[in-house]
Amino acid sequence: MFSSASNFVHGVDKAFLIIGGFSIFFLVSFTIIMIYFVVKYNRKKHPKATQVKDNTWLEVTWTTLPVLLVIFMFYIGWEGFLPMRQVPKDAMEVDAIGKMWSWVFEYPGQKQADTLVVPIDKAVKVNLISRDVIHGFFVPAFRIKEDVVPGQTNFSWFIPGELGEFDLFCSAYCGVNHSYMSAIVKVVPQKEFDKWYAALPVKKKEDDNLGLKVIDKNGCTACHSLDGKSSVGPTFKGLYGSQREVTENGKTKTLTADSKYITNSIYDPNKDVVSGFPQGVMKSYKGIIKEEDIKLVEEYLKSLK
Ligand code: HEC
Ligand SMILES: [Cu+2]
Repeated sequence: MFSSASNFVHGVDKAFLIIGGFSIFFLVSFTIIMIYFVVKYNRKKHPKATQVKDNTWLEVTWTTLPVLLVIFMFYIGWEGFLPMRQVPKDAMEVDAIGKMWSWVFEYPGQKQADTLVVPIDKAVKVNLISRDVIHGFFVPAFRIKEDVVPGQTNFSWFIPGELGEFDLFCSAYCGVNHSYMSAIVKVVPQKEFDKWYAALPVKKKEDDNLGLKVIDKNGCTACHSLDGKSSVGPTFKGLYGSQREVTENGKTKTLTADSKYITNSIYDPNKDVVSGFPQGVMKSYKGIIKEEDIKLVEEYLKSLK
């Protein structure tokens, strides 16, 4: 509890202990007083109720004391929170991009990684970006948790103080595979970080692919994987140019997955149904995806060898 995996551990734990301590103190003492009063003012001992008139001192005390206590607890929380919003100027910046259901970390120079590797004792500012829904950037060991909201850039920052690997979770329920949306924060010595960073490959071109954007925007990946795994529908990997066995009105035939085939599959998906997959699951995207966007999708599919 008193480790310092980050510079925020002390402030957050202090607030937690003080507020938790007060809560337990009052829970226990009020319960004891209550039980004591139940016994002491029992009806059997005092069969006749008496009216008690006001007591100024008592009333002033029970108003002032809680107010001071609450202000004190607010102050402790504020003191722990404020530094979290004040990033040192020399902090290294990393973009943490959350999307259903994974994290990607983008370092300066368009380099991407799926583990957040950081040098020890150096301030790191994490820009929080969401590609789809609200996610939560949560590193329990560092005592930081921040919403990742689409359409706005939020941030978090920390100075790691301990070498090792720490869990990073998504703290907002963001869909079916929310629980898989975790990553690792790896704190390493500066030298090791420099070596790791130098070896990190520059971001792949596909990430800026316009065809992939169309696919993302229309939610095709809910049913089609890009990596070869079979899902609700066939995978997109290796599709373009391959031979497809399809069924039309009970008759099986083989078609080449060319430009025409892709367009038909998107505009009229339930005509030639791919063998082994259900009919009627994919809806037609006629009037939803423009023809020039289908061309972009095709270009992207060609690159998915
Ligand atoms: C609700 C699930 C679902 C969604 C969403 C969906 N598809 Fe499909 N898709 C299927 C299924 C199931 C099949 C196989 C049966 C068939 O051919 O209709 C299929 C077939 C295909 C095929 C033919 C694949 C092959 O292996 O021959 C293409 C191309 C395709 N879809 C493209 C898309 C595109 C592009 C989108 C997004 C705009 C999309 N699909 C969205 C379920 C879906
Ligand atoms: Cu999430």
